[in-house]
Amino acid sequence: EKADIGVTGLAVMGRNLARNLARHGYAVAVHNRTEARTKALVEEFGGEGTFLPAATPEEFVASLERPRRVVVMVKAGAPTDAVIEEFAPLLEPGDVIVDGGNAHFLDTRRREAALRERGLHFVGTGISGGEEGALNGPSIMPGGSAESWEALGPLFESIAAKVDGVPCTTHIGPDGAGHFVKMVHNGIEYADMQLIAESYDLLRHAGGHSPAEMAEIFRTWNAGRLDSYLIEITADILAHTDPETGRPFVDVVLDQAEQKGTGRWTVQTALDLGSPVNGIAEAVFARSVSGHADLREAAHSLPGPSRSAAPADRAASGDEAGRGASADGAEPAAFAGEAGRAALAGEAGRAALAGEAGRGAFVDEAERGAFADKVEKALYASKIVAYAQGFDEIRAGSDEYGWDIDLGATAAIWRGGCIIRAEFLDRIRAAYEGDPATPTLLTTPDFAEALADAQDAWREVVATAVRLGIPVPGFSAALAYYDSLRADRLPAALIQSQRDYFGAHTYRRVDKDGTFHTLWAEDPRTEVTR
Ligand code: NBP
Repeated sequence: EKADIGVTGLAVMGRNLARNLARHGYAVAVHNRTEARTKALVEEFGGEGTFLPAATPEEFVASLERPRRVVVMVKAGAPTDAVIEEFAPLLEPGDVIVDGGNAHFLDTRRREAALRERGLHFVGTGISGGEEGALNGPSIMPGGSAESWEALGPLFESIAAKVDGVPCTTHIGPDGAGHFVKMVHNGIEYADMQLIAESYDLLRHAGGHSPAEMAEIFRTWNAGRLDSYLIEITADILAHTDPETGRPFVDVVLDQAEQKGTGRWTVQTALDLGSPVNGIAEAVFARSVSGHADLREAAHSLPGPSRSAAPADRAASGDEAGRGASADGAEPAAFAGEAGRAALAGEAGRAALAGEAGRGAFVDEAERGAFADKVEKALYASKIVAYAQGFDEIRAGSDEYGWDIDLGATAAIWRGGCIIRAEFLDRIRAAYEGDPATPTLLTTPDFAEALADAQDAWREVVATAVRLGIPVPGFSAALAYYDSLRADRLPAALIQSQRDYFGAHTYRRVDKDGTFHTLWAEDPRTEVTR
């Protein structure tokens, strides 16, 4: 018996993808550099379907039905090149190599071009949803030729996540398109997580909610338009108590976020493409800031928003065991000393201080529900911006590399099988269906209406955060982007003037065509055409 497809690289992702294929009735050749993994897979999961274990690349290739379909699931970077070099000489024209790892799309373009020369199809494929997705249905984002999609489409459709019966996979576009889209997906994921984290910070330290109360708030949000996997797990996490200490779980986790690199790539690529993804960039930088223990330690004693000395600050409240253990909402958010509070109360309007009630929150007891609703609006509006920016970057990449990516179809395949899965993506699909050429999602009817409805609350939440010294880089970057796009005039006019002044970089005028330079040093009354 021959195998329908083969998987080489049987760590968590490869093993689960092979099992997913086998469970869907495909005969799967399996191989791994270290043979023990191959044996372990067959021993543990052999009963799930047909596996053809191979000890060597030659044996593996010989067991495959033609045209051969080889899925490579090894560590991205040099290992992927090594494995391709090992297998390519054993394959024949028309065979297909799939790279399901998290490769950089420029590497994928390079590999695709080299293998095309040798008559092989190379399909850089984004596979999302982690190990759970690989096993039970990921979102699959293949690049590569139309011909390779013909060879792979039916398999991918059968193993992908399904939403309303529709598989979460589509042919994204040629060469690196699949890995590009997966990269931006991850960048959006960074932004989504950051925005949720800021919402949490505001609810806790401005709203004075306990983790348990916040779990309920996130559950409520998850029943509405924010319904998504990330909101759902956030509620679960906030409801979780550390078994060892009895404290809210979120309080025992070190507050230094790590990253593997796809968020960073999204921003680096956006810079190269001139695509303004400031919301995503802030999310990447926020993780970076959190991880800089040295900077944070050095700056720890800087005063918060108070004109008086402010010995107690947020970090202190989090570190104090007794306080952290209280799950009843009584945790004081101690940003500033008494004098500072009074000053804040004087100017803070709605963000009045609870003082008397002893809750220590900065929002009045009676206003807490309303404040949470405003945070929901700020979160939703910021989320629209982050996704709009991500889709703009995909469009920019598609234009730059000639991929002709269908943005609505891309949104549709993220509805299931990936970390950002949400009903929200169906709204994006619908928005692009309604106006495929829209320059931005912000102006499509559904989102424009939501932004109009949310913007006052959004501004108020950002203002409250700024007054209280709660960092909200995601919320404020998104709002600044929104205000920049809708502005009549931007101060870029002054920047252009400065550039012309010091570097003769020229400017264009609002009242006539052409490129001009003012003779600043000699005679500023003289403008010359350049
Ligand atoms: P890893 O990224 O940890 O890679 C381990 C696999 O690579 C093993 O099978 C290992 O073989 C093989 N390998 C290495 Br390392 N160097 C090799 C070489 N020179 N020649 C042959 N094989 C080599 O595995 P993973 O976490 O399953 O991820 C696989 C891919 O999927 C990665 O690109 C990852 O970025 C991507 N991805 C991962 C996730 C996730 O949640 N983990 C999600 C989405 C995508 P050995 O057993 O002989 O050491």
